[in-house]
Amino acid sequence: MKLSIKTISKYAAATALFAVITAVSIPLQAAQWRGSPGGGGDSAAGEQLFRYKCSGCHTFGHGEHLGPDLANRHNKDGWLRNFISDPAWSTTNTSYGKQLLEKWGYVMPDFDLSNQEIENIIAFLNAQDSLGPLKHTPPAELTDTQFEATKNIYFDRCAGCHGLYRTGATGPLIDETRSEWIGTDGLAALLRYGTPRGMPNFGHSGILTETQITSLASYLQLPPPDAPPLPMEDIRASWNLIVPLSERPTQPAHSRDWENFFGVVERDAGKISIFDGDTHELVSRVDVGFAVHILRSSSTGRYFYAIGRDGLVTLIDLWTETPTVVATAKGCHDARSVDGSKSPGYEDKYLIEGCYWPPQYVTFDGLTLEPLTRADLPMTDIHGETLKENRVAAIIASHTEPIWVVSLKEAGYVNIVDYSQPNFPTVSSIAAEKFLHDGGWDNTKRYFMVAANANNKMAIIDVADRSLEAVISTGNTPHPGRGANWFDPVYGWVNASTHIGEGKMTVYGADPINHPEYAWSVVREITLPSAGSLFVKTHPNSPWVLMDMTLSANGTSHRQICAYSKEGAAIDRCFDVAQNGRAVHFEFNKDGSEVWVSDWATDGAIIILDGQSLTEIDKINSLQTPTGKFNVHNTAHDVY
Ligand code: DHE
Repeated sequence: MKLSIKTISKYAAATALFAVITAVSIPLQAAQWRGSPGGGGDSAAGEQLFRYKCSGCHTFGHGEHLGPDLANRHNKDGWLRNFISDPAWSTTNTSYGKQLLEKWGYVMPDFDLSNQEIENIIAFLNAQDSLGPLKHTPPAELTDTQFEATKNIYFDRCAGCHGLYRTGATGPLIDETRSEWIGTDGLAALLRYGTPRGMPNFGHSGILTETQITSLASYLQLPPPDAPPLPMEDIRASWNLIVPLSERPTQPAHSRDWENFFGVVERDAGKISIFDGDTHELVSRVDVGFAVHILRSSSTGRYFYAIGRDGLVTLIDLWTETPTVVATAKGCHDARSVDGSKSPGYEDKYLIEGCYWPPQYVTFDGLTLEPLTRADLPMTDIHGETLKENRVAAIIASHTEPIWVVSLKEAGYVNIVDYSQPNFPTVSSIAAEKFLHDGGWDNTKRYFMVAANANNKMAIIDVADRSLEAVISTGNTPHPGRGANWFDPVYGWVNASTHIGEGKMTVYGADPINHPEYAWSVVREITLPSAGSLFVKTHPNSPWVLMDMTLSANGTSHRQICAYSKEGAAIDRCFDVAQNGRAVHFEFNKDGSEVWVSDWATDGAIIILDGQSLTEIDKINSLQTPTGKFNVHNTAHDVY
């Protein structure tokens, strides 16, 4: 069966739903139980509830998953009853709760169950003790139509993190064997409620219906279908030159400071809104690819390149009277990254698009998007294993050499593609770490620092020497965006990543010349109020390093950002920014006097903070799902 890919993909990050509800008998230090304990539970109702809500993390008799196997719980009633009733309190205030937190890393979500519901669950667990392992619900049979529809949902919602062939990357492996082990109910519960470490609650948030969840839980237990190639003739056929070079202005046709423009991704609208960074006025709103992911600036900054998850590249000219789409082309069915040529002599000349699917990269003329070459990726990883899927993750252009630095996610190689040579060959393959994802330059732009997020590491590539410089263990699922470079009062130049899987910013030395003793070692670990961070950002003129906690599941931190003082080397404050949705991603203006943050919601906004005081100075409302923001100057020059 073939996949007709109309790929989008929401953030479906990371792994595990955590939960910690087995127990030994530990006396409760303060009564948190909402009602009178004991008796009266309906075991059948408890089983239903267990399958619906708990089975995403817990098995009964099949082993540990994202929380303990409840067949092996030590305490049958008392502690557990209180724990389910108020997991946060029990975790903080009981010694066994603390032990569980230590083991599993998270506090179990509070499902806000009634006393009767808790009694029902306990009655079910006790009854099941004599029956043995709980049998899985068989998967529903899918008709061909249901299979096709579900395949597209998988692409749209799951493939970005778990992979087309479900071998895992940002999210865990969920092939058919693993999925069968999790079981129909467990899969449905995960899809419904998500995980506090980043997987979205697709059901609870209304993105997927119960029918779709049931179909997905079945689909995942079947082998993944194959996906189609995208040959060069189709790529060429997709090319649409809307405004030829001869019809474009030779100098800016407006008086605005286009180098201080901001391109704002309106993800679900498939649009880019371009704002004047001086006046905050909307200058233009243009159509781009489906579930548009990011923007990059050409070397001179004149052009924005947008990349949609459907693989469509859109070239936007900022010199026309209002920014205009001048060309489009599609080199992939599914893509996340694009960059231009930035080496002296090659300014704005070429463009590379890296694919999530098919495993290839495609080059284009930078001014017209005429497709030039297509190259297959090697399908072997750094350990010599054969791959079914090898996705291009972060791509970064060198500012000094005619090369692109291309991260291959599943393979774990960082490839150097030379655009000064005919056919844009890969001239070097540097074995780094598997599951490469996002990253950026160090302060000198010699070292490319890329997260191997499913391996909890940052890989440091010495691009000048074409070698792996170092690997740093940072924490659970690092996700730096392009990272942040600043001068630490003790350690000199440093760089940092926050994490999806734990509330921590890890700072590592990045100054091998002046501070070789700290280079590529963790020098500071800064605790954040929550896990779920996606981006860390600074600007040379800013006293702050800012971080979000977008995927936080603690009920409050997803709206907040935290400001770390470079001088004080500590968190100065964490505060609410988003009102309607989640605070995500930062971008400073050209001189660093303002920082823009997204309120990621259907009725979303950009909140503009003063770069020094961090007080709100403006707000741009009525944006549909604003996510990334890209200032022309900072993006063209890789300022972060
Ligand atoms: Fe991204 C960067 C992949 C989900 C917003 N994201 C990147 C990069 C990759 C990537 C490989 C680095 C590109 C580069 O530098 O060349 N992103 C993925 C995924 O695979 C993932 C996890 C799941 C998916 O299905 O797409 C994913 N990303 C998201 C989101 O959900 C975000 C928050 C909003 C959205 O687009 O839906 C999101 N990603 C971003 C942003 C950047 C990014 C804003 C660039 C950061 C920067 O400052 O440069």
